[in-house]
Amino acid sequence: SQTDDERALSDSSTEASAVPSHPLWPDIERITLEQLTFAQQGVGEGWEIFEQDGEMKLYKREKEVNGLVQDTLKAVHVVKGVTGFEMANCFFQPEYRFGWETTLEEMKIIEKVSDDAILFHQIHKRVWPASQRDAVFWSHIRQIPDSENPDGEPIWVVCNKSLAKDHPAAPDKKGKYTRAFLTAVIVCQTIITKHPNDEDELSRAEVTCKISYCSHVDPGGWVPAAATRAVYKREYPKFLRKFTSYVIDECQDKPVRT
Ligand code: 18C
Repeated sequence: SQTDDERALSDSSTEASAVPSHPLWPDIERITLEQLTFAQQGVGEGWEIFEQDGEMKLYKREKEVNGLVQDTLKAVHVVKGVTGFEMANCFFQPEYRFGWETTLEEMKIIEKVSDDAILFHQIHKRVWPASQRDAVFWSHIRQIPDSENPDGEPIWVVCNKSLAKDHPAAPDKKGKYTRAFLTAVIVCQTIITKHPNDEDELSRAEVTCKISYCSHVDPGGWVPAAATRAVYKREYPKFLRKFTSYVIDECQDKPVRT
């Protein structure tokens, strides 16, 4: 059965339904659309593939600032039997997060901006010998028509972005945690292989989800470049495998939701 949040989401139009008066709203709107464009770009010059497993491909673009890793990750995947809405919704809704996010120790909602925008404080697992990281970020989900195929399936996007300033509900506890800064975007689109004249209900065998995920994590503090790269090279593929299999399991006995 749908929760109120999910009902509000699937009923929402392509226009943002959030409270435009929130001070973060202009940033949320602009950065989400920028990140969508970035995720839709191909992987040309500057991108290097570092892992491939069937349809799942992970690329990195290396950058260092004063010896600190500022690499960007881009991943593409194709997952059978789930829809773009189902993928994006599981990535966004807090109740699913501990089911797939293996780097997490604690998660707190610090503010609900609207049905489709939430502020989170997360404490991540410690990687020895570095100090433990925390992060404060907004997360926004929205549906956008596919400009290249307006009659086709819409695009679902979720963007997560660290707050530029401290939030009173999650002050930076320097000494206890090192604050990390992230920008992550997941873009999901359903491909339907059903014949248009077929009046039967859409089945799981007739849907596939195309995913594109980009992430940039500034670990904050000091971490040797090789250690940061070793952690993310292990954690990003782990995340993609775990997240996609979690969504498949979560949805398999439920009606298809587009
Ligand atoms: O996008 C993902 N998840 C979202 C919901 O949680 C959200 C979160 C992003 C991750 C932020 C990471 C902050 C710091 C991480 C600390 C290290 C955790 C590793 C724990 C391992 C047990 O957008 C999916 C995220 C997928 C995983 C991302 C891992 C990124 C690691 C970046 C390197 C950090 C190195 C820090 C310390 C290294 C010490 C040797």
